Amino acid sequence: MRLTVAQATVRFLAAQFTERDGVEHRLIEGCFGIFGHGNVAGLGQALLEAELDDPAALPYHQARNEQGMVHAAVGYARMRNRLSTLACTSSIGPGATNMVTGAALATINRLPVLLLPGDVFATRVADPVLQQLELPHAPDVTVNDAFRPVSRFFDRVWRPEQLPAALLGAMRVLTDPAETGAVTLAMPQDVQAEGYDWPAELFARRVWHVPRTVPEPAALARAAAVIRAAERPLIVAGGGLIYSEATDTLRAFAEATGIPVAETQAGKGSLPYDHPLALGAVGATGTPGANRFARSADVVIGIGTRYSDFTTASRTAFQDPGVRFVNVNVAAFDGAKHAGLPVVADARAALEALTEALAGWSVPASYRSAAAEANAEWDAVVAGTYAAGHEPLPAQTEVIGAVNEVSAPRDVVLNAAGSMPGELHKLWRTRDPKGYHVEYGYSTMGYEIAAGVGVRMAAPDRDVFVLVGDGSYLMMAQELVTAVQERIKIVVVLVQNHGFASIGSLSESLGSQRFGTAYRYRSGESGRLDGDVLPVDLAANAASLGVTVVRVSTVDELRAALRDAKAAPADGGPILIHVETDPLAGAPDSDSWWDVPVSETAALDTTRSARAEYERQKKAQRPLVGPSSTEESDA
Ligand SMILES: Cc1ncc(C[n+]2csc(CCOP(=O)(O)OP(=O)(O)O)c2C)c(N)n1
Ligand SMILES: [Mg+2]
Repeated sequence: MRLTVAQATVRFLAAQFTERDGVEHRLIEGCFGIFGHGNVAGLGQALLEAELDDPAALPYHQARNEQGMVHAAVGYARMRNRLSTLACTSSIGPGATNMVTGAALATINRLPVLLLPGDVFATRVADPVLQQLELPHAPDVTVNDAFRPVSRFFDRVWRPEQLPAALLGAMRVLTDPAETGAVTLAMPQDVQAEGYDWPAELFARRVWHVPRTVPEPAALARAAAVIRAAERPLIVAGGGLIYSEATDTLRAFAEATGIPVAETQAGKGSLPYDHPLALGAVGATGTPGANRFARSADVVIGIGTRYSDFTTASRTAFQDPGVRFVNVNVAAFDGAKHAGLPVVADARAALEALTEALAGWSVPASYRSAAAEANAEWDAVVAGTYAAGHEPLPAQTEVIGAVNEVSAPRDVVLNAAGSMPGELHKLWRTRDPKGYHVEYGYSTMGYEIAAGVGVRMAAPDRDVFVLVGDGSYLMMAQELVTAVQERIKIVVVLVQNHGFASIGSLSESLGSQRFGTAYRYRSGESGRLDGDVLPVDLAANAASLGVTVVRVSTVDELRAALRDAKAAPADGGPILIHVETDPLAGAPDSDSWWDVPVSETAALDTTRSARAEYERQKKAQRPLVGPSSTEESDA
């Protein structure tokens, strides 16, 4: 079959499916693209032909910024539990490198996304093409080599003959839960347009079976022995548990054994917030109750977690001298962390097997009830923060509370950076496993609105509430135009606090006096950035993009605006609610710590005292290298 490399790529992608639990899904549901000379005549032409032939084959979507389109694709993939995703095609040069941040985000969060950056001429006949890097010592290196460290699979299709192997390799990694992340196929612009005779079977319908890997019996037995010997076990539920759709199994396991559940950012929603064994968030942004359980836990059962420093409070969260880790993970790499006993398996398959292996065993009733007490205690604190009545400007916790109250249980709250991830982690009452979407692997300012578009595309039956700070909004709000164009309903709550509440308070706690974290005029008197608040009007900015905008100044007005937004038509496009909050009104403490090194020498008193506090906290940091299996530790 004679087609160009680009036409063959599009035709191939349209024929790929995943299957898990007997249900099939399209693997690549569509393709975002921004065209330039590096893809307009290749992939652009191929997408056009496909759209004219069959609009459902590989639907094309336009974006405003290449980074934004990757965020949308990542949001989509996360919402679909990694069984479906989107492709992104860019031109060469800046269009391509704009996707590098999105690639890193996808890889770090273990979410599949297919990137197709254009590349320089394979033949080099017209070198240097516009936007070519030209390294004098290495002509075969292009800007796209920047994708290598942030992709789980990278290939460059220098020759048409390479395409089938590149495509098959790419699909394998996208659909392997242990390896998935950004998958990049760099496409030289001349090769995209080159014709070739392809074997017809390249375009056959192909199903990629996503495994539910079962645990090795010996590993399962070792894990069960460690858990049976535990007195104070704790589950740390991570994102892998949700992607595996293992939340019902987790609930049954927890109820049978009485082991309480603490959640990472990606794992929040593993249990509903009001389950008596739900301790909620753990770690640096955790609840004091979960952190109390973590401090004394003798066995930590990590499920689908990569143990980021926020989860482990920079390795201060677990203080029992003999603490052991049992790590259920599809990736051996994560399973081995903290010298843990790895159970390399799908979360659901492993939990089912562990439930059976531990039948009849349970923690003492008093331990169960201590968890229920911690849950109830914390929920009373949450209720207080939702109704803080802060004046004259509301506290951000009240904004979170209003969104929580007005949203339906299956709706999605979305955020990524600033002071909101920490507050949401501890305060959001999650009612559905997919109701909480905080990107905290890469914590990328600018993810929020773009990913909101992707999440809504993936789940048109849920309302998506995008919480975004003014700093993140200023970094990347342009995908609002994509939402306008596609009539995608997202409800954006823009929290205006004139700068970085998050880094401001971090800076203050580290002795750096909030330096450079407020959006202020340069003052004529001091010559510093400590003048008046800037006259920016982000509500007007959003309105200028075609967004329906509502300005509110009280929490009651916010609630009313949220209700109206909730009632707005599904095809009415984006709505943005602008609210100003007090950046100094914080949230309750987590009784935890995060390692951010403070200057060892400083002229400032504030820095010197922060350093003293840093050294004190640092003493609680542990290497966590003790053996975790019963044989080794008893020997
Ligand atoms: C792309 C990017 N640049 C820098 C940072 C570091 N950073 C984390 S939070 C933050 C400020 C966020 O400001 P805003 O969105 O207004 O939220 P607020 O802190 O006010 O809640 C910065 C600069 C980041 N996470 N992402
Ligand atoms: Mg801000």
